[in-house]
Amino acid sequence: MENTGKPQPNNASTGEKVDENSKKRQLEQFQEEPKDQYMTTDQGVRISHTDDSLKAGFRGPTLMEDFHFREKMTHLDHESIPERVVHARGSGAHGYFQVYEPQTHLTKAQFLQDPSVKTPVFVRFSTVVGSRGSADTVRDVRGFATKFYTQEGNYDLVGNNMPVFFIQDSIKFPDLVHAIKPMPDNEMPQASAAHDTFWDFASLMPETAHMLMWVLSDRAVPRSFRMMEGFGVHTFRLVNAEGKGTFVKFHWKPLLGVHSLVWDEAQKLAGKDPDWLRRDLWEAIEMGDYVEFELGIQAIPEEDEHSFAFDILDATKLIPEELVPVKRIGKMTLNRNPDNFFAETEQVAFHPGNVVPGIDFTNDPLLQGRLFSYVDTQINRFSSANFTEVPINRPVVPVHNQHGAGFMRQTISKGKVNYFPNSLGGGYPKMASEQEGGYVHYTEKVEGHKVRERSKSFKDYFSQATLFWNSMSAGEKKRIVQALHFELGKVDSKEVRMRMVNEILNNINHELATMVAEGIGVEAPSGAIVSKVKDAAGSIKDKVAHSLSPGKTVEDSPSLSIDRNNKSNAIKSRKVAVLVDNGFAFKEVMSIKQALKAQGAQATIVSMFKGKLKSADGEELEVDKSHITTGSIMYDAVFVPGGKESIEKLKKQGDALHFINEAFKHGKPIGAINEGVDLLLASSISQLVTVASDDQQGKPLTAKGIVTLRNTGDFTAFNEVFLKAIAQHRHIVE
Ligand code: HDE
Repeated sequence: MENTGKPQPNNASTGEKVDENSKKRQLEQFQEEPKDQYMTTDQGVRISHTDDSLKAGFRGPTLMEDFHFREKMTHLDHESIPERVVHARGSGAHGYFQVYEPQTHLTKAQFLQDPSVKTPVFVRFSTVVGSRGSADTVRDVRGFATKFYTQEGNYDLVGNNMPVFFIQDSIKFPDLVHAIKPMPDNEMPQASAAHDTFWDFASLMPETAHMLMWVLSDRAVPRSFRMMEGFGVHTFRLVNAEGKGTFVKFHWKPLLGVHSLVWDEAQKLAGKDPDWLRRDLWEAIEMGDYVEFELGIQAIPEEDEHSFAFDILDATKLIPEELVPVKRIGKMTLNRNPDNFFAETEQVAFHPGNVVPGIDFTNDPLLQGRLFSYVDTQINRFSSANFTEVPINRPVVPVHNQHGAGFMRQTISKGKVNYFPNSLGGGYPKMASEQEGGYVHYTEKVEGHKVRERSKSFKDYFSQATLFWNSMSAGEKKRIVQALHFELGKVDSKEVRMRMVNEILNNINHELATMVAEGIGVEAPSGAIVSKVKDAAGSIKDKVAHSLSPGKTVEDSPSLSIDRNNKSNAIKSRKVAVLVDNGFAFKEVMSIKQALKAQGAQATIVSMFKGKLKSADGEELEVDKSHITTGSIMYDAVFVPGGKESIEKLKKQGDALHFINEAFKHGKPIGAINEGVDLLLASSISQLVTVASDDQQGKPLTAKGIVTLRNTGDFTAFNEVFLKAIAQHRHIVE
């Protein structure tokens, strides 16, 4: 489409093939930039003065006829729109998706066929509970919604960073949202589940058990939107050109691996930088560290629908990757920040019901309810069904229909005919056959009585919560218990705390319930809940009270654990703080800077004040951040170069010592060279620092993530060991 600089209606058939930049070109048609331009009213009249209202006399009353004042104020008065009822706080990015190989055997969806096609995408990551202005690093689920602008129309994969959900039937969603949002009387707490109403609800709803484990785990405090998995959650259906259906679970796998914050760090970041995740995403893209996720699928033949020990239509269950491996079928690259937050990130409207031919729904009752909710809530947000015409929401292919009216309709539909069938309009717009790309719903056979009942196959509430717990590393288990001590520790009602321990946690794992009880002032349950159940082979054995039906399952799933399975040792885009003051060793700073840069990581010079520092040899260095504006929580590792004068100064600075102590507490690697080691010895971690003796000259020493080097000017070996320690990310001393 030629960029005329003017808005183009989206009903003009372009005949253009969709490529990586199709959406960008479309958005450009709606952009304006004031460079070299006059300020005007909305009517295009040039404005001569915008600092004083029109008054009768210098000290007189303002006049109603001041159209510029009225217009300016009216716009401000109407600038806000309702925030999303959930997922209000989000951050968006543009990019493209490319499939690795044709998926013809599974689906006819065109964007999953040709590896040379780059389909434009817009992704919005979000927290769920907090309002638009809340903090990023709270314990919460993260939304991961992707809009694919395909050549067959928009496809939205509206997922989360956890593969299951709290509830099984969407009719419980309003209850869940009310319980987890701030309390209705005092609107506390903000963006947190740590309060009586949420845990009251959870303790009475055993189906929440599995999701609770995810929310209490490290997954709920991601280090970065770029370092978390995404999941479609529901079982969807792919349909190929022959009409054959295959069940599918969608996954996003981050190429940087999965990494999390620790809780103390997350809480402090919420104060020091509430925009932590938003900033991280924005800066990474600005610096050219494009964000990459592989799209994975678990394909389940229809014949296998009932072969599992759980119901695949139950959204509180996942299909363990050890049972059905995830096949990576393509890659998404996010490479462009939005131009305007409101126009793009705020106005984007996702809907799980936006599908293209070859992708279809299943009868998962949670999914079915979502199909109603999204457009309904969007009409509340936009006051009109015409939000689909907002630039970010428009498909990149032509749109023709007979909707035609309503608030803010943009397209000027020509002619007299706005009904179908018609002869006066030549029968247009016409229907498309399946071969012409017409969407045909999957012809699933459905019959049954109208019932308001949960399927018996949904009544297994605990087996996968237990699987999750069993699959965690020792450190992850410990952090889940600590999370429960925090969350339930904030619950005033002892009855709710007791119910959580006895009715939920003890059903998941007795040891877990006992450890939690200890920290929240309730009595530990006297024993595990045991019942007799049949295992997959049909033999009777003792099991924690799960209604396991015979079928495929696993006892251990390493893929659920971040520690055991999902980390990456890439240090690309990691941030390292370099602590210095006047008199620092210049070469040591330069050496680490280069080593980090070579692997795509960054060094930030941190000192007491901003401005220029002088090294021991008189070289100048610009400080990037002062202690007042930053903290160890904003870095992945710390480096202290030598320089006698610099270290003597740092030893007297509480901020510098706190930086070291706090970084260590959060398991971050700490490197120090020559006199730099003395700063570590002056901090609270001195006991753990191994100091080189004279015969160990030139050898870096490392223990618990602390890497030191003394008596040498050769830094290569040090850099290697320190960068390896950074690649391990955390060195938490349990
Ligand atoms: Fe949503 N959800 N949801 N949800 N959801 C919304 O739609 C809803 C669920 C998800 O960045 C709302 O436009 C119901 C699961 C994301 O704009 C609303 C149920 C999953 C986003 C809504 C669920 C999600 C939303 C609020 C239970 C993961 C943000 C604003 C049946 C698979 C999208 C809006 C964005 C947003 C309803 C459960 C993901 C109210 C009824 C499960 C990522 O319509």
